[in-house]
Amino acid sequence: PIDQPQRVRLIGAPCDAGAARAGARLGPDALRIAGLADALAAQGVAVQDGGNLRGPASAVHRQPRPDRSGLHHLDACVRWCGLVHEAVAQALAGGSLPLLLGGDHHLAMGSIPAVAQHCARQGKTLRVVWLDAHADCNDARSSPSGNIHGMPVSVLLGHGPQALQALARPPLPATALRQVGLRSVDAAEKARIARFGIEAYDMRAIDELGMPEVMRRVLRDVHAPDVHLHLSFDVDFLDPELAPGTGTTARGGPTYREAQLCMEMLADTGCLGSMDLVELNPVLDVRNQTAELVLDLLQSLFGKSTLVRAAS
Ligand code: EXY
Ligand code: MN
Ligand code: MN
Ligand code: MN
Repeated sequence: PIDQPQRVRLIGAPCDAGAARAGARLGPDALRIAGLADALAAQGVAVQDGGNLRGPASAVHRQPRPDRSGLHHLDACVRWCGLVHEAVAQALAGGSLPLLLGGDHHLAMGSIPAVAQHCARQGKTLRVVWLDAHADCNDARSSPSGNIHGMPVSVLLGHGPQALQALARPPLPATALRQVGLRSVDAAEKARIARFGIEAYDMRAIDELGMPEVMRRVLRDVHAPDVHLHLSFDVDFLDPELAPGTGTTARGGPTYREAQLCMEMLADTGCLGSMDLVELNPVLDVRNQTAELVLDLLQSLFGKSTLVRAAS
């Protein structure tokens, strides 16, 4: 239910310094090649492509990490987050909806704090919906990998590695965040989700309650005009049989229709104000099918529906 054409600004962040393997740096162009701008324009969205940010070059990944305290590619991640923060802040200030094209999920430590600052200035309530197979809730000590894309949720809530804390000002209250789709969670993350009081829906919750009820709960206080909804969409949220083009797949994800319904219900709020689209890795994809699926889902997110629907 949008009366004015929505303005979306695409922000490409070709960076996979936070990921376990290289390739997500190619995500923005894979989405463009699949027809992202046209897919959104078909939904009446005015799309402006700001091109790709230019940040530090990504090294070829080396595993395992150097030592227990090491964070892989820390300096590169911090610099990329700074660039993303600035670009997202600019888009919001210009009245556009920033659509961050990752890149790996650590970039949410650039986008979300920029959104939070914008909301604070506008007197809006921020709600972040985090769609992901993973909790992304490690810190430097608990991380089994040292990969920073496994840490942004801790950092955003004010608990992650010291070296990243400066990115997340102001920290989000845990009540602002809802996670959906979890099925690969480390033991320390599981404890931390409970301790922080993060509202998280794992695949068992989706099985038992159904996606409609999960999303009704997630969106219970997401109403226009005073709420800004930020969607942080990790492509590995999707079942890997549908979406093989991502670096850390986990089987047992949502079906095609569950994912579509999730997008449709997010769209119905009319509150979407910013988004991360991350962890698409075209190197691992088959004929760009994951990018194409993502565009299909984005169309629903931007209001595509099969039939005319009565206002609810
Ligand atoms: N929990 C694992 C780790 O911290 O290394 C795997 C994290 C994968 C994170 C992906 C992007 O969501
Ligand atoms: Mn690496
Ligand atoms: Mn993630
Ligand atoms: Mn993930």
